[in-house]
Amino acid sequence: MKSCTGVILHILLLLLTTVLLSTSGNADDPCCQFPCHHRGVCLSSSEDLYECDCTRTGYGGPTCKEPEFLTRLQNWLRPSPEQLHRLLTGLPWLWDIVNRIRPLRNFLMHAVLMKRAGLVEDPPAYNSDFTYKAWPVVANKSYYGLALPPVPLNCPTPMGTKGPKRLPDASLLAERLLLRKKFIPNPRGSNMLFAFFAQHFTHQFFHTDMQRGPGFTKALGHGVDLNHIYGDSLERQQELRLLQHGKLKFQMVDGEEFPPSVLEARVDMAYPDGIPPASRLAVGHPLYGYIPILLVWSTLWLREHNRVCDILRARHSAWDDEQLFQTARLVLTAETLKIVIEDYVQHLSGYNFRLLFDPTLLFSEPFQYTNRIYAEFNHLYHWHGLMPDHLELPGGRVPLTSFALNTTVVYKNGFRLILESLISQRAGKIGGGHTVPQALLHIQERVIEHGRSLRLQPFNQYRQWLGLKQHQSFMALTGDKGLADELESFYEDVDAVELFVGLLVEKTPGKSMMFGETMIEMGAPFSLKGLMSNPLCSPGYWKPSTFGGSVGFDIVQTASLHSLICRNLPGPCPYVSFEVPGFEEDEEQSEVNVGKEL
Ligand code: ACD
Repeated sequence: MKSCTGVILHILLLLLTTVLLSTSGNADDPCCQFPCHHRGVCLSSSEDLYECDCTRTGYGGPTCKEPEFLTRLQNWLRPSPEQLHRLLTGLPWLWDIVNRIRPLRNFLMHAVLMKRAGLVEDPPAYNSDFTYKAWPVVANKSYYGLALPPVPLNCPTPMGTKGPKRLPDASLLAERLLLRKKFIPNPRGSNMLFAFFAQHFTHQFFHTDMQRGPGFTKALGHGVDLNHIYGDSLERQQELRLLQHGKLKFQMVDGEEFPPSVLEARVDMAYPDGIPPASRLAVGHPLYGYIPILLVWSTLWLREHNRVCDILRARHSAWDDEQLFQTARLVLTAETLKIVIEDYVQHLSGYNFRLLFDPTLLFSEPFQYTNRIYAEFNHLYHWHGLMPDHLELPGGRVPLTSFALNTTVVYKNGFRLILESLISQRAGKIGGGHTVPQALLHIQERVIEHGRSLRLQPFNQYRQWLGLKQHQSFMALTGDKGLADELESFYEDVDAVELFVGLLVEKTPGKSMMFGETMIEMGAPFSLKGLMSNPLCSPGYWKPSTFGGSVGFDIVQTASLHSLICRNLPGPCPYVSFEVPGFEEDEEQSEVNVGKEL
């Protein structure tokens, strides 16, 4: 009898513990299911209670699913992203006309900017430590922003409620889904000048503070401030400056200007072992020594800075070194914005509509001139598929595995010849799966792991955040049976696919796109908001006096990839483009051939 009571007591105790545990902190968070639609905010209050805040989403109801009248109308009238993309990348004859009518071009560019920039919240809503609104998210700029709150901690699976209980090994994913089997030429005809421009330019605002973790940045300017040219501290900047006529220090080699060595500008530069100090060039970003080809871009911008100083000094003979330096920096910053929109984004968009950099288009709008770089933007911008297996340089072919070349490569074989080789070598494709060279695969693995430590929401949740339809199957996501099967074997459910993996394996729309729809729809808002919210684009700054009067404003307004290179290269101007020479004709020719074969 005594032992029977003991057993009953024991069972009761067990039951009580189970109930207590299930109602304690270990219970599933109802927000794990991502129940709130259309950017509604999920707020959980207990294990089965949550509310969706639908304020200003245009939707209502318990899960923000019911469109308000105006939203319904807009949804009915608005073309889908696919339709818009087809329109913008097709009908060249129509765009030829539109591009020539400036008021029409202004109107369309204004629409593009408003649609894209409006998607990015500033200040951001979350960061890697705060999954709810909190003052440090607003005030502490050493965090990247986060667009969607991280997956709650108490969820049945790492991706919420879907997919496996343990995510697949990142190195296995990278090997099976991302690893390049065969080099795929970039379908837009992008060249290596484009690839290195991307890398050189973006490292000014993607500078993760690895000691603190993937949610933190060292680039506190959160945008285009040219710290990769001028250094990210006053001490570094002072060392790089000549302190005469506003110029940056330089050295002359065979009559051409190059960055100084670290013997002349004593700044920390990370270089592979064995490179003597005299061959270590000193530039704004300390890591560019590891990829000396980036110094081609550093050299061009250095020449441009010193050239602009000469022009400003000729006009303003009374200006001291400081004013010349500061004004030239603003001129180069604005030139960068223009080149990035009109040459770089233009190229990657594949649009026949000609994008326009004109800050005045936003002057009648309540536009904010501040920006925050988001962890998701940093995440998506790992475009290692651009890298070929080897680089063709005038001195010979260099395999990607021995990329940390001696700096002398920048000028040893003639700067012009190096530029010409970069322009004529085709880069690789970024998206569509199996595009990453073996030598860089470990970086992609790390990105997947960072996504996990940031607990980024699944790919399909980001599609919903962007107003895109969620992919209903692995096949719909990849458009390729082999990839779809592999993906399914890893994730079980299409709603569990991780953001970075989804971005890199998504099918590419049309034959001339280098990545999928989500990369475009997610990259464009972060980019256009980041560029147009630069303080130089604000009504107070966007005027000739900011840039040293009409002479400087003129340099800004006529800036282009072509002018940047041709004004800073002695001798005749070569073919300059982000596209390999003859690309369009080659494409037309291959279409004719395919037509014949069919
Ligand atoms: C549009 C314009 C076309 C957008 C096309 C593709 C965008 C895809 C990725 C964007 C990546 C980079 C853009 C470049 C610069 C980033 C600048 C950030 C500044 C903080 O349809 O809207």
